[in-house]
Amino acid sequence: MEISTQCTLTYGTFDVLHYGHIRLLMKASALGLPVRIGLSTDEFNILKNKKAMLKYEARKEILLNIKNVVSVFPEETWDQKRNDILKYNAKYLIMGDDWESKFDHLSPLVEIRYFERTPYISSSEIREIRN
Ligand code: C2G
Repeated sequence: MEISTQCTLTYGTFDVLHYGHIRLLMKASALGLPVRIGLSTDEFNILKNKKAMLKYEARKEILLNIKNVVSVFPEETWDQKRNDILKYNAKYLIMGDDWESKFDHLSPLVEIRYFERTPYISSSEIREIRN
């Protein structure tokens, strides 16, 4: 599948979507290209040592209803980004700055932007309030 339109890529678990995620996705969207999200599968979350409250399909359904998000695909391994960048013809890779420099090895392929992580909000904190 050859994709000609360039896009902006981002990756994450995006569990219990909150305004920290939304702010990041809005900054991604503001770059002016369609946004594609590599969404951590439930299995990959185990490798990431992350326990998501919502299953992959539920998290995907929410993200697909955000303006300018044109596709959500499984993130299953740490090292699929290189192939994804080529497959989806990505111009930008966007991450919160808690990932600062972690993906710089990909910079020859894609322009990487690390945006400030929104403080004082996280899915785990929201889950704690629920418990
Ligand atoms: N984020 C943010 N502000 C927050 C929480 C999250 O800007 N308060 C950003 C993170 O920096 C990340 C994105 O939102 O860029 C998704 O966050 P998570 O779902 O926590 O993703 P993470 O577990 O960091 O997985 O291969 C990359 C990983 O899959 C990223």
